[in-house]
Amino acid sequence: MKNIFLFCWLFCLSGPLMANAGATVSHTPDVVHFDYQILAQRSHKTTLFTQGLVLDGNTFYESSGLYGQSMLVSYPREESANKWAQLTANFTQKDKLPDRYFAEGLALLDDKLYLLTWQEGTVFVYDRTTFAVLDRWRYSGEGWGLTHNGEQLIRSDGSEHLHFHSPEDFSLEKTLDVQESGRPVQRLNELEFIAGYVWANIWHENRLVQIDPATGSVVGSVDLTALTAQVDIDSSESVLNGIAYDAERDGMWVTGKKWPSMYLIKLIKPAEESSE
Ligand SMILES: [Ca+2]
Repeated sequence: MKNIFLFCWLFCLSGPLMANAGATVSHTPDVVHFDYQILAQRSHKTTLFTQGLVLDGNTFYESSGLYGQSMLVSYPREESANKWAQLTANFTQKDKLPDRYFAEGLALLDDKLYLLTWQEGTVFVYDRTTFAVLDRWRYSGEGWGLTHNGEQLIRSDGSEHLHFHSPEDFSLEKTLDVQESGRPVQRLNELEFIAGYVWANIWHENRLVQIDPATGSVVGSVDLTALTAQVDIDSSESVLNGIAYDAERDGMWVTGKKWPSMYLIKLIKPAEESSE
């Protein structure tokens, strides 16, 4: 809900779209190809096969996948002002899922954590503080990424579809087809709702896409190939995945599966570069 009020992001990221809003003809707006600046880097536990990433205040919430290893954890962003929490620090909270569940996307809404599972058709609802399981509901299809727009939970399933669910019982309310310049964008994975747009990882790609949740159109993207290239990884499955908006620092944290680092990046519109 807070994200709606992130004026800077709204201004910075939607400027070109607002310019198009007054157009009298309906057409696919051009995709804005953002550049980025790395504002900070901190450690990330390589035991985490990142599926969902959320930041609220000074607390990261992260879900980690794989059968027999799936877990939900929380940990501080900083241990003191401007000092990143150490890699060796214990998790603040940890809940290991039963072995038959493969944890996927994660969203925090109204003090509840919603955790998807990959092919088990179950969404778990946790108390954000105690990690007590408050509810568990069934849904059809696969669970990949999860975020929310303040009113609905938004789920990806590895296809080009985004599914909008009620937070009351996870009933399906709407499905949206995501396309970029008229072509479906498949393998949508981790999600983050920022200033009115859904940002998404694409499985096995090094770019993030910005999706207009009203139309399904990709209106922006950022290529993180250079950032990914500097990460020391040892598996082809250690792909870029995980987006968490940092309201305090006005940037987005990104990481990947079993990555040793997470990065705070700020997006820059191409036209802004000359004035930076
Ligand atoms: Ca996220």
